[in-house]
Amino acid sequence: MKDDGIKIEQRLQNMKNFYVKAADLIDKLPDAVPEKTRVLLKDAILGDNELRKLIDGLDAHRPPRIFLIGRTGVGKSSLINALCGTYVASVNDTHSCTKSANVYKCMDGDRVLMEICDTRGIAESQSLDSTISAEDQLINQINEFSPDVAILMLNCAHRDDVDADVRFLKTLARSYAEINNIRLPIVVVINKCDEMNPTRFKLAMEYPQSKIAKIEEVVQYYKGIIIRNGLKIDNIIAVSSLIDWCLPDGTPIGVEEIDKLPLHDIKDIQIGFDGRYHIEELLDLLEDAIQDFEAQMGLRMAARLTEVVHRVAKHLIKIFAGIAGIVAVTPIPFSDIYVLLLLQAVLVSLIASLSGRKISIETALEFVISMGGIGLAGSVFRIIAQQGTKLINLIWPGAGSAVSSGVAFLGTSAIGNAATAYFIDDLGFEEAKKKFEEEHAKKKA
Ligand SMILES: Nc1nc2c(ncn2[C@@H]2O[C@H](COP(=O)(O)OP(=O)(O)OP(=O)(O)O)[C@@H](O)[C@H]2O)c(=O)[nH]1
Ligand SMILES: [Mg+2]
Repeated sequence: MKDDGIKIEQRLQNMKNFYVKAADLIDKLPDAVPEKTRVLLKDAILGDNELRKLIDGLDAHRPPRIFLIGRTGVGKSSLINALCGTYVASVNDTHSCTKSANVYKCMDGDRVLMEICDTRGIAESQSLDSTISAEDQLINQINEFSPDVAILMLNCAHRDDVDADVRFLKTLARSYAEINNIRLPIVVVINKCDEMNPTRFKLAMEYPQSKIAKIEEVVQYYKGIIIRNGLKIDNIIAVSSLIDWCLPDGTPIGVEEIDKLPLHDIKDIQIGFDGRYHIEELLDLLEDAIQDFEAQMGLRMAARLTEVVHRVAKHLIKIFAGIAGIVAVTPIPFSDIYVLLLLQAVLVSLIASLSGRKISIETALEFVISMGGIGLAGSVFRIIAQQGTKLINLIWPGAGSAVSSGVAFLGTSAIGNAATAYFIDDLGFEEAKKKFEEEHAKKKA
């Protein structure tokens, strides 16, 4: 599931239509599925609160507004890319541009990911006219922008200006609170911690203990300055925003060159080297600091869409596996195997739709059956109806002629996870099948 702009939009659209699709799929199931099972299925999916919350969140989100403050070159633009995991084009919002603050929208295709107000430290700011100080100008700016969260960015390796920046932010935060009657959430980000000694370790998982200890020392040192100055913050974290970019063919490309590309080419830029450190943790802190639910969801959509999709898929699997377990112990006039396979097909079809794909229930059924190593051509439905009991032993070896509740539960979650691997993680069919078989072997053991 590559995070390109068009697919994201499509995926979001599909996910928003999720309930319509789910209800429709269930209504259109062959008559062999008893009414009782349909009702069970519908109630379980449509009435599930957690699922509802996840799906509603997809609908109710807006780009979070982030007030970024930090000196030139500290890595503000890099941090935005690191958070989004893509090279985000920035589109200037010319109305609000001043010399001391620059408001722009981070775009992914046509989608606004975040709105950023990018300001320098007070020492670097200059007033445009003499009647208003640079400081007052920034205070006006932040009030007008009304951020969900402010990030103060400091450099891990250069400690010189920290005092001044902290004092400046304190002034800003105080007047923000006075005017708006709410506290400004602040997260302090100490960037470029990959540059701490030994500098040659750039991969997060290879950081030696000595490097981590040095980074922690800086965090403590900066914390001291913040406390001494009486600045109230939500959290502080050391990160690295280091990413080297490349063209689709693997040729490295610098940010200056990327910025010269037309917007639709920027979309194709890929990560060449990923030296990010603690960015996931920072996202957690930002989510905690942002109070507005829609902005919180917006941050998730911008940075963690794949994670959100996984969460929905996982939850679906849980619901379906539970129902499969119930179906298996409910005597059904037709073949319970047939019903189970259909249940799994609905699950597969819904998971596919989360990835932005539309697949029919027949195709989903073929996916389920081929997980068991059976290639079926023609009318899958008919064949299953005729061969149900024989098929079952191929899909879940040793199930016998009846499927126990446990087998139905485990088999359904294994199918769901295989579908997640195939449709959402874009692993090949063989890989997905291997996962399915491994999970089965593990659970049987
Ligand atoms: N090693 C390393 N380099 C970084 C990191 N973050 C940013 N850089 C580099 O630092 C330089 C400045 O980064 P920018 O993101 O442009 O900094 P900025 O704060 O947006 O700068 P202005 O827009 O001028 O205010 C670039 O060469 C980045 O590649 C990091 O975490 N580690
Ligand atoms: Mg910048």
